Amino acid sequence: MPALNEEESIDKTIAMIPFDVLRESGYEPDVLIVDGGSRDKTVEVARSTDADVICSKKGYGRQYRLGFENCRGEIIVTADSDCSYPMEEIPKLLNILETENLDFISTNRFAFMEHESMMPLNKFGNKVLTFIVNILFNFNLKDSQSGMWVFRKEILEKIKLTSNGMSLSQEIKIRAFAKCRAKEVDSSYRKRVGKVKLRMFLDGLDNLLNLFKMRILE
Ligand SMILES: Nc1nc2c(ncn2[C@@H]2O[C@H](COP(=O)(O)OP(=O)(O)O)[C@@H](O)[C@H]2O)c(=O)[nH]1
Ligand SMILES: [Mg+2]
Repeated sequence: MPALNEEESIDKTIAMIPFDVLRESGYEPDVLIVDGGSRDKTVEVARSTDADVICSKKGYGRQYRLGFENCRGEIIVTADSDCSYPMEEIPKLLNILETENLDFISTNRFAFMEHESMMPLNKFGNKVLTFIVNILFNFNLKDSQSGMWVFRKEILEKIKLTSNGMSLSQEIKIRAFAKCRAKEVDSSYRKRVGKVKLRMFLDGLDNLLNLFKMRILE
């Protein structure tokens, strides 16, 4: 999980992971937090849990790419460190990955989204970006910006990731849906704890430019 100034929520997010259920199903869950230069107590709070913590330069994409290089597991599950993603659904998502023999799952938060968990303008921005992703790459996604993915680590050898910022979220989906057995699965989403880190217009515009760059240059 990438974290930037999430001292209020980082330990709560980790505590939401259903470790016992996962162990009973035969998994050995490990948590890796990648801090992006938090100026609050995020690192201290994260280190007080059982999670491994590493430090990166700022940037959602940079943090994820460093995290992927440094994680041990065969299967990677991602989420924001803000209590917004449904950790309780991880066992179900792993089961879908295994039984349907998939490489990559992305979650569709719009399916069971709690009231007021996403601001109307963010929802609109997401819909526009998702529409453009689907047109440019011929997909049928419902949520191109979801940050919860469940995937086999080995696919990272096939899909090269280059984004430093928020556009990593759409990049990983575009590459995985083009090259792997990938599926979007309905899931839920809650209102985050702590302040929003997304810079709506800057990140939205950067995402849009990156979509065209990917389509034209590759
Ligand atoms: N927006 C943003 N989030 C970052 C960055 N670095 C780490 N993060 C973490 O990435 C997650 C996404 O940010 P968030 O504000 O929740 O954005 P949203 O979920 O897309 O509204 C959070 O866990 C942040 O702490 C960064 O540079 N920008
Ligand atoms: Mg979030």
